[in-house]
Amino acid sequence: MKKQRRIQIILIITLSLSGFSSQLSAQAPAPVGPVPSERQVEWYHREIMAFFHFGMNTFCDMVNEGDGRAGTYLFNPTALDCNQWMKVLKSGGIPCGIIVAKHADGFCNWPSDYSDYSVKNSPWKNGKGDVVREYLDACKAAGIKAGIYVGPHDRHERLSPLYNTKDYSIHYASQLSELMRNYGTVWETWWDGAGADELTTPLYTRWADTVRTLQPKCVIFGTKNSYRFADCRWVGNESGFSGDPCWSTIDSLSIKEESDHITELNQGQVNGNAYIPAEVDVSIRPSWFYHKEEDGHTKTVKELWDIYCNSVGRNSVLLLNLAPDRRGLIPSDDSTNVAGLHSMITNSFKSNFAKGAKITALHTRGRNYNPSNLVDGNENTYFATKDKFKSDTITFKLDSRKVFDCLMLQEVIQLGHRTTGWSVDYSNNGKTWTPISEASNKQSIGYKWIVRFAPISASYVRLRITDGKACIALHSFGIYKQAKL
Ligand code: OTN
Repeated sequence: MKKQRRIQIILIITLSLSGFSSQLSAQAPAPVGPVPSERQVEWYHREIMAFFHFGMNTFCDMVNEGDGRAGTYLFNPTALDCNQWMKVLKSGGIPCGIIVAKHADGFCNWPSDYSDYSVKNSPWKNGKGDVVREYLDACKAAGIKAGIYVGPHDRHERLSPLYNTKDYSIHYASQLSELMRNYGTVWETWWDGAGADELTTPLYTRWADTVRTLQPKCVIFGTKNSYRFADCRWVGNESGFSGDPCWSTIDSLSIKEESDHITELNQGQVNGNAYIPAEVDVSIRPSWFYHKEEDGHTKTVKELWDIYCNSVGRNSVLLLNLAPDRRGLIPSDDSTNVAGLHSMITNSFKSNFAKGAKITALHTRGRNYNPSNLVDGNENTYFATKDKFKSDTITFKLDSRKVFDCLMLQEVIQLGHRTTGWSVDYSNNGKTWTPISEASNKQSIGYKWIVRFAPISASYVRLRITDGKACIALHSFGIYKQAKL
């Protein structure tokens, strides 16, 4: 044996005896199934986004789906202040907001070169105003990520007999380009499926190209014929809840008739071939646009908390609609409740009672993947099992008896959906265990999963991962006491 080779062999033996081999076998788990893009990871971290429905419908009595015939003379906000909108987002801890630049009635909140049906022919600021500009400038000043909704369906343009789908494709692409080119970074755009049935995939192919070229960071909310370009999907309702389970994956190309796929949209598909997670759009008021008649019907903090837990707490992003009034301001009831929701979230999740617990697992991958990573609040660490273990039991011996009524888990989404079955039990002696029924036989985890239940007093908690597609990779586990409503 040559001397060099002998040295090599001695080195390998020494390193394995010193534990180096356990580090080698402790390489990060390989991803499984479809995984999120960088855009989707950024989108998940927003957790809550705001929607701003403001436009011609705001100035028409109880109209939410204008027919495109309302006169431009009607649009005249008396005190529009997008900086006030930003204050509402800040007090709500909301990092991103999407403004409706053009709803299906076709009225443009910006002075488009491609339409006369816009602010430029309204009395507001003598036709010199631009709501989209004011909004994007306010977002920039406040450090809020701006998104732009530009409805693909346009009833005003359709009033023209000369309008056919081919011309409309060019028209919409031109307006989309104006918005994507002239206003700074756009973080999300929305292709509403309402009324858009006849818009075909070739149209979206062209429009997606415009978005991807001009705004590479822009998330596309897609529906119906635009799913193949979508970064996120509709959740199948406008009431604010995701399914249980709710997978980020879905068979995108199988989505044809929307009404036949509401359950798939709501729950996703565990073995879906595309990563298109759910975005939950819901309005803080009964309608999408402001109507005086609905004052007093703003959703309460309790209702918003339920919505949060059933959307963000079910592996989805919440898109909460706010409706500026005819002044151009968010009404005070609405801003108060947005701030109330934020307090509810921060106060409920400020103390993780599993922190400080003695934590054990049966199949830890190695020292970089210890179960203590589950409670360290560090985004860059996680618990993982060895490759061959798709299930494990992680036991938390709490530092004292605790009362809790809520739990939260997070998976490492960059590694794909791994866990497909899990349950949580509690104990007061570490020997006899009682299942938490609301947290039994659960399936998906994903970015975040929250479960609420009646208060439990316990000194041990046990997380059982019972099934998976690959070894476990979990960011966090916590038990909490919900704040008072
Ligand atoms: O009457 N509607 O058009 C309607 C009523 C209730 C719930 C949804 C809709 S339309 C639906 O809107 C979604 C966004 O909220 C998506 O864009 C869907 O594709 C669209 O069909």
